[in-house]
Formats: sequence, C-alpha cells, structure tokens
Amino acid sequence: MCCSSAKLLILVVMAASMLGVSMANRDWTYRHNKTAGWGWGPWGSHHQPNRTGNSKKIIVGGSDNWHFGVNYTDWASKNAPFYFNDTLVFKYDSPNVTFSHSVYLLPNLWSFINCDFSQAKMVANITEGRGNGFEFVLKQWRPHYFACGEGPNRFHCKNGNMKFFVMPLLRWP
Ligand SMILES: *[C@@H]1O[C@H](CO)[C@@H](O)[C@H](O)[C@H]1NC(C)=O
Ligand SMILES: *[C@@H]1O[C@H](CO)[C@@H](O)[C@H](O)[C@H]1NC(C)=O
Ligand SMILES: *[C@@H]1O[C@H](CO)[C@@H](O)[C@H](O)[C@H]1NC(C)=O
Ligand SMILES: *[C@@H]1O[C@H](CO)[C@@H](O)[C@H](O)[C@H]1NC(C)=O
Ligand SMILES: *[C@@H]1O[C@H](CO)[C@@H](O)[C@H](O)[C@H]1NC(C)=O
Ligand SMILES: *[C@@H]1O[C@H](CO)[C@@H](O)[C@H](O)[C@H]1NC(C)=O
Ligand SMILES: [Cu+2]
Repeated sequence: MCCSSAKLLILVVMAASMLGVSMANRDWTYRHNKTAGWGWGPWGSHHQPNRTGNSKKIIVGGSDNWHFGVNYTDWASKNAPFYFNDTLVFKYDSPNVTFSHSVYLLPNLWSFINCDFSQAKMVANITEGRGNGFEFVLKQWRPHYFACGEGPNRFHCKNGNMKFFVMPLLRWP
C-alpha cells in the first residue's frame, strides 16, 4: 500500500478517536476526568440487556478463534464493517503451561502499533475465553483497539499478530 493511503487511514482513525473520546460518556472509554486527568472511565457490567434489531455476533478469528499467530488485522479487514451493537466473541482455551491469552483494549493508535500496554485495560482475563467465549458489545462510536496481553514482553501482541482494531458503524435501517 502506498504511503498516501496509509496516512489517510491514520488521519481518519485519529479523527474518529478524538471524536470518540469527546462523545463517549459511559462504559469503556478513554477520556478526560477533571480530578484524575486522562484515563479509562467507568465500566458498566459486561452483561448486556437483550438487544433488538439485526445486530450480529461475530467470532473473532472465525474457526481459528483467538490464537497466537493468526493475522487478525487481515481477519478484521475481511470481516469489516462492524456495526453498533454487534458482539465480538473471543474464544480461547483455558491457560496451560505454555499458552494463555487475554483481551485488552488499548487507548489509541500509537499504543496499538507499539503494543504499549501501559494504559491498557483488561477486558477479559486468561480464563474468560473458555466455553462460549468472552463477549464484547460494540457500543461506542470510536475505534476499539484489541490486543492479547500475554507472553513475555507482550509477545502475543508484538510477534503473534494478536491485535486488531474495529470502528463500529451505524447500521441504516
Ligand atoms: C475521576 O477520577 C476519580 C479518581 O479516580 C474518581 O473518584 C471520580 O469518580 C472520577 N470522576 C468521574 C466523573 O468519573
Ligand atoms: C433475553 O431474552 C430471552 C428470551 O426473550 C430471555 O430468555 C433471556 O433471559 C433474556 N436475556 C437477558 C439478559 O435479559
Ligand atoms: C443498541 O442497543 C440498545 C439497547 O440494547 C438500543 O437502545 C440502541 O438503540 C441500539 N443502537 C443501535 C445503533 O442499534
Ligand atoms: C496481515 O495481513 C495484512 C492484510 O492482509 C497484511 O498487510 C500484513 O502484512 C499481514 N501481517 C503479517 C505479519 O503477515
Ligand atoms: C496448551 O494448549 C495448547 C493449545 O490449546 C496446546 O497446543 C498445547 O499442547 C497445550 N500444552 C500443554 C503443555 O498442555
Ligand atoms: C478471571 O475472571 C473471572 C470472572 O471475573 C474470575 O472468576 C477469575 O478468578 C479470573 N481469573 C484470573 C486468573 O484472574
Ligand atoms: Cu495470546
């Protein structure tokens, strides 16, 4: 891909990220708080009420689930677009001696590119992906930067391609 389209993509994502920060006021959100400065805002329950409409449940990675070495950027681009109220399902095995996975949200594009977890928020720990998996509902108009936080020095994110981002769209009736 040539540089100009890559730059445009980054600009679009950044603009959306800024808007998302100012619009968002509930649940998972990276935002400004008068007393605490920038940080993750309050988090509601992950149990969602019943939803109406044609929102979809999408298993992250399809039949590969959430595993080391799958190209999730590629998966996300092939499964885009994602819409408001769609549910992402992260399925991964219970941890054993060699493998464990988790799901984190990173605050912005730079932390995503660098796998910088210093301001990341864990949304699912290493055991929550078993069985039917961990469900994350896209409820905000902002990019969501997902990554696995496991492995020494964030190896799964840096070397295992266990990261992707989605920007939910409005579904027109
Ligand atoms: C801002 O952060 C402080 C300290 O973490 C917290 O007590 C307070 O409730 C937050 N305010 C809002 C509006 O979230
Ligand atoms: C959603 O609706 C179904 C059937 O209408 C009901 O059985 C289920 O308990 C509801 N779930 C929640 C979380 O309210
Ligand atoms: C998403 O679901 C909530 C209720 O769960 C509903 O109030 C809202 O209108 C839905 N949003 C869209 C864009 O479908
Ligand atoms: C993952 O897939 C994307 C899009 O198809 C591609 O641009 C990228 O080079 C791939 N990454 C790796 C590490 O293979
Ligand atoms: C741990 O789990 C992985 C994937 O589920 C499997 O391939 C591996 O053999 C397991 N290792 C051990 C020591 O059980
Ligand atoms: C993961 O989260 C579940 C549900 O919140 C909790 O019961 C479990 O103890 C946690 N496991 C670890 C390893 O933190
Ligand atoms: Cu992992």
